[in-house]
Amino acid sequence: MKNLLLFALGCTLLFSSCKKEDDPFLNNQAPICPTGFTGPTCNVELEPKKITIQGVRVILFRSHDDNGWPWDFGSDADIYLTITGNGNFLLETSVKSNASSTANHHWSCSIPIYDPEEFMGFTLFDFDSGSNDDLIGSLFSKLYSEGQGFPSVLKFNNSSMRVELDVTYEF
Ligand SMILES: [Ca+2]
Ligand SMILES: [Ca+2]
Repeated sequence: MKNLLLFALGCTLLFSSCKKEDDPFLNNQAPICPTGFTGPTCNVELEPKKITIQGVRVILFRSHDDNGWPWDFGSDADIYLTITGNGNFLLETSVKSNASSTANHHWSCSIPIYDPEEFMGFTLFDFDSGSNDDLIGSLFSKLYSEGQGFPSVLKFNNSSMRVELDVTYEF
């Protein structure tokens, strides 16, 4: 009988301790939210304190200028990208020679952005050794807007080009 009572008590303790772990609201414990979220139901987005651009990819750009001419005669464009934040120059990439307009061109970088709503500019050029570089296109966008969550790849595009950024967030 004594053994049976101990067994029953053991089961009760086991059961209640399991229940405690299952219920995040017991004892007023705050729930453990995914990174970047807070609140009693984890539905409140935190604003990132820092966004770092770790890489840039141009995955498509227009192959001809406004007059229908290719960027270079006899070869593909020699592309490089400049990045600005709130109009301030941040980075100029290396040149990728004879780059296909439909291939994936990637540059690694490490650009810390401390204002998540900073207005970023991406401008793509064709490098020309004998004359002024050709402007292929520009696009402008904020990196972060409340409600978009925290995707690790940001995608931007307009009629001139399509750009992807690899980013990380700190809170
Ligand atoms: Ca050219
Ligand atoms: Ca070329």
